[in-house]
Amino acid sequence: MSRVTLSRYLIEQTRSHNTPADLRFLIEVVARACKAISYTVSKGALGGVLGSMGTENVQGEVQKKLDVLSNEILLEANEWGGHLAGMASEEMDNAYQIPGQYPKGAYLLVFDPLDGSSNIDVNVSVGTIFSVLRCPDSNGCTGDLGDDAFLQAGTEQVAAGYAIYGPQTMLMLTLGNGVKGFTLDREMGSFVLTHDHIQVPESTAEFAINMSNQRHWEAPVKRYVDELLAGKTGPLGKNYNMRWIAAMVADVHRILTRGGVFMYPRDDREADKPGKLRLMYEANPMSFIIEQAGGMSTNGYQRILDIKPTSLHQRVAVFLGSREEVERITGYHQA
Ligand code: AFP
Repeated sequence: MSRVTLSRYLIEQTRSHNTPADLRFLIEVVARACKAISYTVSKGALGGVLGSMGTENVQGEVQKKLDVLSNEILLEANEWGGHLAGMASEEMDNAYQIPGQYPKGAYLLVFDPLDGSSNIDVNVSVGTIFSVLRCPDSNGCTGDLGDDAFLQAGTEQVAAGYAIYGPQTMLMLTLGNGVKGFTLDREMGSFVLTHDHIQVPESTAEFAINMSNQRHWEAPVKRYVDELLAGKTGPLGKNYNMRWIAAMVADVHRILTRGGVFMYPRDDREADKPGKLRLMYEANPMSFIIEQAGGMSTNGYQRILDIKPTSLHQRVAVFLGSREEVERITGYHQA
C-alpha cells in the first residue's frame, strides 16, 4: 500500500473537509521546522547544543540553548510565507510581529518551542507544542498585533499538534476532525502517517503527576491521589501504576497511545499562579488533541477549552486523559 505523507494527508483534507490552502501551508511549514528542531536536538553534545544560555524567559525560567534555538527555528520558518498575522511563544515576552517586508495572513501561531527542557541534558524525550488560531480582526490583522489578538478560548483553535523528539520523531496533529500521528522517515525526510485512528481508552490504571509536590496540593487532588495509591483494597478497587517524564509532550503521548490520566494541579506555593502549565502554549493545544481523541480535559472546575485567557502567559491547573478518571477528579473538585 502506498504511504500517506503529511503533504498528501493535508491535500486530502482540503478535498474532504475544505481545509484552506494557507492552513495547509502553515502546517507544512511548522512540520518542516520540527524536522529542523529534531535534527538539532539529536546532535546533542556533538552540536554544542546542550546546557543553558544563562538568560531567563518571561516566566523567570532559565533558558536552555535548545529553548532559544528551537524558538528561532520556528520564527524564521514561519515569518516570510504570508500565512501568519503574528506569533506568540512561551519563550518571548510579547507577540512577535511579522517583519514589515513580508505579507501577512489570516492565522496566529502559538507555540512552546521546546517542552520539557529539563530533559535535554539527560537525553530524555522533549517536544514542540503548537496551536493555530484565526486573526480576530475581520478586516485582516494588517497593523501591529497586540497580545490581546491571541486571547481566544481554546475552542477557537483551528489546528493543534505537537512533535515529540524521542526514540522516533513523531508529529501528532488535529485539524478538528480526529487526531493523526505521523512518524518522521529520516531517509526520505518526510512525515508518514503511521497512527490513523487515535483514541484515548475511556478507563485506565495509570496516572502521571509530580508526587514531590503532594504537600502543596488542594484537598480534592490529595483525596484522589490517596485513593489511587490505596490500590485494589481502596475505594477505586484496582491497582494503579505511575509514570512521570517531566515533559508534557511525552506524558500526553503515552496517554494518547495507551490511556492514562495526567495531572498538574494548582498548589499553594504561589497564590497568583494557578498551576505550572501555560494555558495557551501547553494546556489548550493538548486539550484540543485529547478531546479529539475521545478523552477529556479540565482544570478541575471547567473544561480547559472554554477558559477565556486574560494574558498571554497565563497558567492553569490541568487534568487530562482517560474520560473516567478525569470525570472523577473533576467531580471531587466540584463536590
Ligand atoms: P520546561 O519545558 O520548562 O522544562 O517545563 C516542562 C513542563 O512545563 C511540562 O512539560 C511538564 O509536565 C512539567 O513542566 C514538569 O514539571 P516538573 O518540573 O514539576 O516535573
